[in-house]
Amino acid sequence: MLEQKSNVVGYSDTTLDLLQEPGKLFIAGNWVDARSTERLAVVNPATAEEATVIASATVEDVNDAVAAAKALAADEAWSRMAPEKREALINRLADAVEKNSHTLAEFESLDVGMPLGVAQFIISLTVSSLRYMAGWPSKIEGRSIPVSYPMGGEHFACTVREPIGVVGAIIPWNIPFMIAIWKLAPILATGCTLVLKPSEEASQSVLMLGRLAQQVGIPDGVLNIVTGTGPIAGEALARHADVAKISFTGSTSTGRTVARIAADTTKRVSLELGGKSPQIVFANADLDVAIPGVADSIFLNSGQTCVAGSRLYVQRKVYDQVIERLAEHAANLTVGHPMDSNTHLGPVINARQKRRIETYLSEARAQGGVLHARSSADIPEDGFYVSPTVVEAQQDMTILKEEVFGPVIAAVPFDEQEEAIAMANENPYGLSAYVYSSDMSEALSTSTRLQAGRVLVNGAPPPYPSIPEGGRKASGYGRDQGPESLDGYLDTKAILITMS
Ligand code: TXE
Repeated sequence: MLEQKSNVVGYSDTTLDLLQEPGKLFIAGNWVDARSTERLAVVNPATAEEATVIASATVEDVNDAVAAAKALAADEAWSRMAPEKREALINRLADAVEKNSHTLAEFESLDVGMPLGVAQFIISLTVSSLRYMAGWPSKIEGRSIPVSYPMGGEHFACTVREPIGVVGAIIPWNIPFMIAIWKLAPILATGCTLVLKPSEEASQSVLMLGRLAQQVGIPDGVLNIVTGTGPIAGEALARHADVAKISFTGSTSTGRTVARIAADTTKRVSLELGGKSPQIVFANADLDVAIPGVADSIFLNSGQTCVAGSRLYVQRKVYDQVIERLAEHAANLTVGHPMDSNTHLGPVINARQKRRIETYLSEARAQGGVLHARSSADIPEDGFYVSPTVVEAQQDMTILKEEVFGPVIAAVPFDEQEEAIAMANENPYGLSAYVYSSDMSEALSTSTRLQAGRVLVNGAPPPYPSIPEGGRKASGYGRDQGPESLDGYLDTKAILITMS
């Protein structure tokens, strides 16, 4: 199926060879066929052509993967492995990811349409996340608790922290490898085991993670990967009685479904869901910093990041200037094939997503919005490309309420700080927020009042391993990255000894 044809020109031989292998599942350290012969097509968004196929796991396949993960979770050689051994294992995985970063980045480009340079940078972030987590196994501690009962007696009380067991992770297509590592790294650090279900839209880099885990000696069964659909493989995982927790990243509606299913077996759930993150630009901001910062936050990965700053609130004094400069910045971004080193924005994931974005834009125009976008002649015809677009809008328009998940930012002017904070918080989501101001007390008083899991001031730097990522309100609960992520995979056990 995969000669070096138009849709994969530029990809390395290693990537092409790996793509040619028939879709398999990774269970208990073996590459196995799914019980169903059905295959899911993997379409290259840059060309709209089929690149390869993946296996579609059945409920029974998921059961096998959970059984493998359960066996390892019960194996004390894994769950109680010496911290220094665990640390060495995670560091070896980091080395392997680093060594294979080019292939991993090519898979992200091919599956998601991510420009290769962006994909390479994101893979380097995952190496940092793994190395950060490698430091944690020796620092997972309980506490001792002073006890003095009124009836007397001598007691000793302490807490110990133990791995929760089998984790099911269901992840989306937008940044698949990074999100997979955000789940796997703390699971390795705590001694849990994992059944990972990547999105049917983007599984290649995640499957490669299985190969790397094998290479570096992660015990068979610690990491299991089941490709397949959400309603079959995803739901089977959420439903399974032997899965202690579901760690989900994806859309709010699917997250709610997963949480409802998981409730039947009293599973823990963490949800990293959609967003509609506000960016507030005060009149005193350094616009040479704010314009590229605002643009990066919305246009990275063609707007397909959960933390995309898709609502822009600009203080009226600089509103016209900001719109003009932002539109000019957007017009200068190259939209093109992800393997072309000049490309800033690749395609969006699929035809459905492109149509969805275009529908939001038509609706915004119909509701009175003013669109700044380049002519369609400047956008490649094949594949699922969308022009980076700035929309002058009003707060009550749909484009300011719903997650578009495309390279589209909707702007509204404001007069006073209070008004900006009120508009920013007037949205069901609460994932991320951005503030631009040269007055630090204004920036801080705004940041503390924004309803978001994180607030970035005067810039939009990438995720950092020790800084927690996650949301509130309809953006979910629980955290990836940072020490907080470990809490999601550990149980606290209290031990009370009566001494006399
Ligand atoms: O997400 P889903 P989709 C938003 C974004 C996008 C929209 C739809 O707006 O346009 O969601 O994307 C699995 N039980 N975000 O359809 O459905 C599915 O197989 C169990 C924002 O890709 O949430 C995949 O592995 N699992 C978000 C994962 O859930 C199910 C990132 C995510 O798919 C399932 C992605 C079910 N019933 C999309 N149905 C962000 N903000 O980061 C699906 N899945």
